[in-house]
Amino acid sequence: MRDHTPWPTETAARYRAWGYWRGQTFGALLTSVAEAYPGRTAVVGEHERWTFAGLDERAHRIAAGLAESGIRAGERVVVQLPNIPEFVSVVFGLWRAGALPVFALPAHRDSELRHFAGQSGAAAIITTGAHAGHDYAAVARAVAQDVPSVREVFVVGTPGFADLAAAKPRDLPDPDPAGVAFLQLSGGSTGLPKLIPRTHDDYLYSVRESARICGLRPDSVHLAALPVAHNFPLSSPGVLGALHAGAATVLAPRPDADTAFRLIEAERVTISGVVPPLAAAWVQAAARTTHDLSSLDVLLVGGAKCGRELAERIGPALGCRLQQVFGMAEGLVCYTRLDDPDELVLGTQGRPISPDDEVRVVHPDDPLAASSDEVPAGEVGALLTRGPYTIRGYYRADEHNATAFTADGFYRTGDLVRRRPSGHLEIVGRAKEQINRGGEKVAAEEVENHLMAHPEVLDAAVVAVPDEYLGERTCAYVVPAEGTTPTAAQLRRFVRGRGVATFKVPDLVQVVERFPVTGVGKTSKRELRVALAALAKER
Ligand code: OOB
Repeated sequence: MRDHTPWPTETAARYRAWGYWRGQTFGALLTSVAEAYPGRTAVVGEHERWTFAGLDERAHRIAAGLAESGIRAGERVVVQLPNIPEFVSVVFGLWRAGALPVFALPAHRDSELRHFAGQSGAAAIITTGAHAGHDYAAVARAVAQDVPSVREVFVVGTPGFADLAAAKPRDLPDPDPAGVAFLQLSGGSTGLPKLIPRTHDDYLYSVRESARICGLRPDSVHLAALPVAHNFPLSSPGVLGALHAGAATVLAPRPDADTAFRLIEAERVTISGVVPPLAAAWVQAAARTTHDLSSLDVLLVGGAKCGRELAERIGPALGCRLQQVFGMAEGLVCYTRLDDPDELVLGTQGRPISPDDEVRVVHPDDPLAASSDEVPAGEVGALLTRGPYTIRGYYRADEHNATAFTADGFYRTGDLVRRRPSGHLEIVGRAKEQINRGGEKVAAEEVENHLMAHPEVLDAAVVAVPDEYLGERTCAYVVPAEGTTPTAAQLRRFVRGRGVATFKVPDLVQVVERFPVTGVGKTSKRELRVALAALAKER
């Protein structure tokens, strides 16, 4: 089972020759930024404010502390932290120690954490104590008990973590920039989330270009409103793009308009990124806010489709420029450019970062279409991509990789798109079995498996139901076992009780006698969606 599918040697050589991969690690990046801007603010939390020199020193200490605790280069460490400054010092500490962060989201629960630790063979978990009503430390300790590779749990705010953070800095060998830097999580469409191996070289290229495309400068101030472990607030341009530019990141503990607007005013925030439902909430709140939002220059919106109507309201309501972003943890990120005409900014999800991001729009009805199977220009098709920062394979997932990538290394994104002559993409739908719940991705099969574990469930099928606010919500269709009558409330409680992120608990449950089937006898999710639409009309 391969950890990492490398780029073909010749392709890698080209990416280097063209200056995309520069042989720099994240640790080295922080060193150079801290040398250039030692006294500038790097990170602002609720109770503290660190300069680049301060962040640099903290990361050095944590790296040394990790090494002293026996964490070795190449080992994986699950990081589950909310938007607090320690997220940044811990991640850079791990990078300097040569260890690989595995980025769990604060929303993840026992079931997901167990999977990430087990799948990656993690040596440690770094988390927080009780936060927003959930005891992260308790869950991490329970996972550590059951996953044999996990030797340590470090909890921010406890003496164990304080020891780590107080270690005396020492020289550690810089890891290989072409090696895997961390494991990001896929939104997934089958079973449990796959792990995505990203290298220093490839990720730093996307960070550097994202910072440039989004106009970040040392005097920019970035607000991280979404959970920072996610690829969008982390690197598009996110915390890392801001850091690369020598700009400050303000960490919002919550993304609501009240919290965000307070921080925008107090810190003179110039740029932030949000998912469409949050953009809608900010637009609404802006009409009656007393906060001064005049510093805000750019708002990135992405993670899910930003409809034209919402796109048109953002600029006027918030007094800023809209930048649409369409990206994925697997790699490809597209942005509308700040100098694009309105028509493209409002009506597309942007064009790729790199001139060498290869995009193919192929026949949408064949899930295994080859990269040569392109639809005529301007028609809707399935998006395939490969390029200097798009992975060639998931971590330890050979079987899945065989269908998730084409033979010539294109990633099958599962997104249905239309390409404009300018290269801008319009996202028009999805061919993958995934529900995009306002930017939070739910793999239908993962939820179906949880439902099927219930003794009164014979079969389950999870589909998207259109939702005005979130874009989509989840609906679980369930066929009960003979002679049983499980209720929607029971089944939702059951899924929640299996320790999954709350956003995966089905919003709606419909108990039915049998599923409609396709010609070959498979459950027809298309018909289920039609039935759901009819039901919505009746109400
Ligand atoms: C971002 O990354 P993921 O890995 O959580 O999700 C990727 C998927 C895409 O394949 C697409 O289905 C959907 O999310 N998506 C969008 C979108 N941006 C992402 N669908 C429609 N319109 C958009 N603007 O979500 C992500 C990663 C980096 C930057 C931004 C988003």
